[in-house]
Parts: sequence; C-alpha cells; structure tokens
Amino acid sequence: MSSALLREGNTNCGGCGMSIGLRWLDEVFAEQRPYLVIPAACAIVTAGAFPTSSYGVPALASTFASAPAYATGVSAVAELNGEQHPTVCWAGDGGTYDIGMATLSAAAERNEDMLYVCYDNEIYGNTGGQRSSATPAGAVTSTTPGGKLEAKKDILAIMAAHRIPYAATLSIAHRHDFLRKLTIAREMRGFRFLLMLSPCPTGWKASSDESVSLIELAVRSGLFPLYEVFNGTDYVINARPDGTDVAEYLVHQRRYNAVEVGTVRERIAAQWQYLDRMAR
Ligand SMILES: Cc1ncc(C[n+]2csc(CCOP(=O)(O)OP(=O)(O)O)c2C)c(N)n1
Ligand code: SF4
Repeated sequence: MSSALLREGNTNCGGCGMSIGLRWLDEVFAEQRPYLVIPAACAIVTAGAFPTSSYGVPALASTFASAPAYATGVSAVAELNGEQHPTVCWAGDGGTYDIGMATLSAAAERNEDMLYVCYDNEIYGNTGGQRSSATPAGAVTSTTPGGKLEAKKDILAIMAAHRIPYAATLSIAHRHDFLRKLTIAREMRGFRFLLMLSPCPTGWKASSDESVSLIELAVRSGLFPLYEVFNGTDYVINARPDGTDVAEYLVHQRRYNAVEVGTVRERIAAQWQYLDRMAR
C-alpha cells in the first residue's frame, strides 16, 4: 500500500515493524501533515540521501541524544507561526531508553506539545545490533554474545512517573487498538508517549514474514502488555494474557537460543502483578 508519509522504495528491511508503524501513523495523522523529528537510527536512514526523501512530510534529522530538544523547538515555532502541524518524534530504543533519556525526560517534565513514538526493536539496529537498555535479559546481541544479563528497562513506568497526559503501548498485531491510541494522542496536547515493540528480523534473527505473528504472541503470552496510563496515575489494561506460552514467542527468534524459559515466565508474572496493582 502506498503511503504519503512513508514512500515506497525506502531502505527499511522486509518485515521491519517500523514500516507498519509509520504507515499507521500516516493513517491517523495524514490530514495534519506532521513534522517528523528523528534522531540517528534506522528511521533516519529510511529517509535516504538528500535531496530526495522517502518521507512525504518534513523530517528533521537530529543528533542521537537530542531529538526531544529539537522537537521542542519545532513545536514552539509551529505554534508561533499559528500552524496546525503536530510534531512527532520518531525514535529507536537506543535514542529513547539510553542516549536520549536526558532530553526526553526534560521535554516530558516541561510537558512540551509533541507526540513521541519509540519503535523499540530492543537493539541498536542501525549499527549492527548492539545491546541497549531495552534489550531483554537472555537476548544475544553483537555485544552480548552469551545473552544479556540485565533486565529490560521499564520505560513506560519511567515516562508515567513524569505524569505526562498520555503514555501507552502499541502492537502491530492489534491494528484497531493501535489506531485508537494514535487517535487519542492526536486529540491531546502536551507530551504524549507511545511505545511500539518493533520486530527487527535482522537483529532478532527471525523470519521477516513472522513479524506480526511474533508481536501477537508477545501480547497473548503477557510478555508485552497492552495498556495506557493517563496523567501518570490512571492505568487501563487493554489486553490480558490468554494462556499462550511465551516459549512460542522465543522459539522463533535465534537471539533467544540459550534463554531460560522459566525465568522469562517468572518475569512476566512479576510484571503482571505490578500492572494489576497499578490498575486497581
Ligand atoms: C553520539 C552518537 N553515538 C553513536 C552514534 C552511532 N549510531 C547511529 S544510529 C545508532 C543506533 C541507534 O539505535 P536505536 O536508537 O535503537 O535505533 P535503530 O538503529 O535500532 O533504529 C548509533 C549507535 C551516533 N550517531 N551518535
Ligand atoms: S535493521 Fe531492523 S530496525 Fe533497522 S530497518 Fe532493518 S529490520 Fe528495521
């Protein structure tokens, strides 16, 4: 399907979750023609070589650490000019969980008027698949050949603690829920944060035609909960685990060849205990 925001012929690998996310962003934001702000990441390679671009809307490339600061300026100038174009920061997990954390936290604390979408492929995809603080424990990356030891950072809890108007998770296997959350974010002002688990067949060592089904398994097994947090306090759970064993998710990705399935099941149970307490 052709898209005004993301043009065909871009450099994204087949099966990249980011491509689906950008197309669905376009479905909800087409009329507004957003200004994209993108830090160093696969998503800025997507644009291609200047002066041509695979993005059909203005896209500003920022330094790795500074996308929310750039977006703060873009959003403020748009407002000064009386423009209706929303500012959308589109960043990977490296730019979000790690190197962009200071400017992300600062922009969220100031409640800047922007939508921030993190496409989380759980690695530094663009530079060869190094670990980030979004990489789950047990996953093999180019810098954790024996499997990562530390647990994945809970970025949604961190963003909710800023008491921003809206924070939510997105699944490319749940189109209706995905579009609904983008629409909520579109209608709000202030800092909105959306987290999309984004398959990277290259780094996940998975088949490119399984990207959507992998995310479905991640949600159904409870590994990737679908939920929303309003104003930092009001938790709404959108889908509960349905008994699917997380082993089904892990077995299709060679990055998890040596992972302890029992440990992953325990982590999922602990995560749901926490979420259930917050949503009470
Ligand atoms: C200060 C700085 N350090 C390192 C780099 C090299 N670099 C460019 S993109 C990238 C990885 C980005 O990872 P992520 O944000 O997860 O996005 P992805 O590549 O996975 O889309 C790195 C390390 C850089 N551009 N700037
Ligand atoms: S390396 Fe991964 S994140 Fe980057 S374009 Fe390819 S599939 Fe997408």
